[in-house]
Amino acid sequence: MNSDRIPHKDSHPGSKSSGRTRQIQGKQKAVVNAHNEWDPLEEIIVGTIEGALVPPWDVIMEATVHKKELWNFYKEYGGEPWPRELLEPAKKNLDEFVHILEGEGVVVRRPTPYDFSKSFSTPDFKIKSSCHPSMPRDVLLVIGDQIIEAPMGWRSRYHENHAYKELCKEYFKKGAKWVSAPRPQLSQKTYKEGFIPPQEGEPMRTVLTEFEPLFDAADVIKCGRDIFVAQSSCCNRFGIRWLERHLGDGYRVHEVEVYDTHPMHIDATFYPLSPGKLLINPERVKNPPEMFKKSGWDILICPEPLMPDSHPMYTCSKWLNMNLLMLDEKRAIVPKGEDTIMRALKDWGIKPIGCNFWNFESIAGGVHCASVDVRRRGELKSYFS
Ligand code: ABU
Repeated sequence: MNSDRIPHKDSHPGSKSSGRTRQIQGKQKAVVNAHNEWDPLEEIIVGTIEGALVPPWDVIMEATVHKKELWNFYKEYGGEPWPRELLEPAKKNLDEFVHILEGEGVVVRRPTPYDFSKSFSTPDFKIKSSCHPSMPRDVLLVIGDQIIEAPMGWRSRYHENHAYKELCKEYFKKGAKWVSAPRPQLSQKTYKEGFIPPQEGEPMRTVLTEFEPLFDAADVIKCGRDIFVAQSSCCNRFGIRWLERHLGDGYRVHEVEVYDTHPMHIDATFYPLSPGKLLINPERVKNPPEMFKKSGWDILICPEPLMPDSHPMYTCSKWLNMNLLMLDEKRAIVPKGEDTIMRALKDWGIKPIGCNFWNFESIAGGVHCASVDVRRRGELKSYFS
């Protein structure tokens, strides 16, 4: 959106680095520094499954949970702990993920334990409980040296940021910028009354009104000075505008056109993997932004997921096969069992590192969802001519 009015980075006074950043770089490395998905990864926050609860039913879930047959499950069990037979294998997956990251020399940080079981209310809504601090990618948007707490649309996730406050305070004390986007009201005016999710083939629509700015951090993906965002049932135009104005002239914020009947987040849909390589979900992205082709990027079509239909998936779709995590330009952590994307990655010059993750995916998300990169070794650049 508005890409034409934002100066090209090379003509922009901030195109190298601001005085403040230079000063930090001169003395010590910035503790928070992430400009894209592929610079060498140094520090990351990985969520936890400890104490994870089934999300309590709420209006937004009709618009984001693909499988209608699960709605009654959420209505009945929302707010209760996930059954142990789902939690334990999910925890094993997460432990393996952390083990791989640490083995690669990445510093892994974890959220602070927080009691998500309490019901709470605001003047605008009441909810039975929160859910979990399993997916920091949705909560914290790291862009450059700043951490933005996202204005999330799920009422049950209203306090999820509390699990990351200690980390944010620490990063702030060490020099990071830390800001919370406007706290949403999540009142009845936030959601379209009587919303019915579209059927496959019908024009895309989302449950959100434009009453207030909303986005989850995972509705946004970084590619240096160019930031890509897709509207979803957690992200409205007002949220995209807020982000654009907040980031200011040093960035170009682009809205990506996607199609999804239950849209939630961009990271199983549209993923710039490394300079010149854009991975897209063929069901959801029909018209990748022209700027990629113009600048000679390869558009890589994600192969169909291999996860069997019998595998339980409570919130996300099987397209988590593309929800991978880049360790650097040439290596990606990928869910084991997804051999077709692994082969494709090899053909594209990226070494896949398999991690058992399908059990975590059952009740939460993929390796990208389960983490948020805090520091990658690299600088702010433009990747488009
Ligand atoms: N970040 C979660 C992606 C959800 C999905 O596309 O299934």
